[in-house]
Amino acid sequence: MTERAGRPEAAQYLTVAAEVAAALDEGRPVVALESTIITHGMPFPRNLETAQAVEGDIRAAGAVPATIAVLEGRIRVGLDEAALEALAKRAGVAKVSRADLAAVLNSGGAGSTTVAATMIAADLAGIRVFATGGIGGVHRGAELNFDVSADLQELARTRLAVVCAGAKVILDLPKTLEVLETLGVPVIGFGCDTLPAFYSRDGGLALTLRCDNAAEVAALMATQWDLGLNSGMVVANPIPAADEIPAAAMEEKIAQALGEADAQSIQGKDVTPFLLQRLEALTAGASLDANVALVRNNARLAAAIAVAYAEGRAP
Ligand code: PSU
Ligand code: MN
Repeated sequence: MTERAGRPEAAQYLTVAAEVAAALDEGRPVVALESTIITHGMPFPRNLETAQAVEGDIRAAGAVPATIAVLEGRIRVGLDEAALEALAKRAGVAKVSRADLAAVLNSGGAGSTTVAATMIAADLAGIRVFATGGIGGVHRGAELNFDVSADLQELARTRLAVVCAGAKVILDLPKTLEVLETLGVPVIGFGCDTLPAFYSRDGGLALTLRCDNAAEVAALMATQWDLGLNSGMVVANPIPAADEIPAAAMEEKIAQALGEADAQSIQGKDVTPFLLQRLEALTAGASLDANVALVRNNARLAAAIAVAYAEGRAP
């Protein structure tokens, strides 16, 4: 019996790719991937190359990748090559979070899923491990503008281990960590004792939970959910040392990008994509290279965790 059986009325909106469905039915490891990073996080063709490389990394580590997006009014869990390419090239795709999911399905249109919406879809499909770059979080200035990503609420309510390089450093990381603590979301340093700061390995914020291998993470997932603590967890995986950009170098560019966003009154869903694009330009592409490296690093770890979790659940 798969976990997909848990919500039969959702099945009419879900198309699970045959390879993904077979793996889930047989209890084999699957890793969910988001699509906002493809449509809003990276420019073409790097977005497509990265999405393909990430899927390859997951396969090489013994798991099945399931990139998630909304296409023609269906939540697609697992995209074939043609669908992935079409999505990466398509302009004007809606960025879909929890609040938008039902509307985009009913519209019959297309949407790329954020961390929050990807978690919802993965949960409906019965996938328990998810790899991304960085989760959304509390934006700088949130004490005035209340800009807090819906990703944090989702982590509080949906059972997935989300492997990321911390929260994007454009955010207010101390406040993001405080909110995760308030929401009761475990934040696990993978081989580290501080929250990774996306482009750099160490943001200087202490974490209380640490795992040093995939089996330890899988064991925590099992215990957390056996207890009925039905929240997600953050597996914070530092960018490889060879790919990191020193935090001080980045901070100056972030300040500039934030100033531009403010001057141009960029708001709501547009804030994160705007900042990522400006950082790419201001660092002459270095931030994009680092982003690609950390996403692939997270995909490899997520696959190892999915393998360990599937082993732990095998009869
Ligand atoms: N991390 C990246 N690139 C991205 C995102 C995260 O490296 O494009 C996306 C994710 O989909 C995340 C979203 O869920 O940004 C958060 O957007 P917001 O702050 O509007 O909730
Ligand atoms: Mn926001």
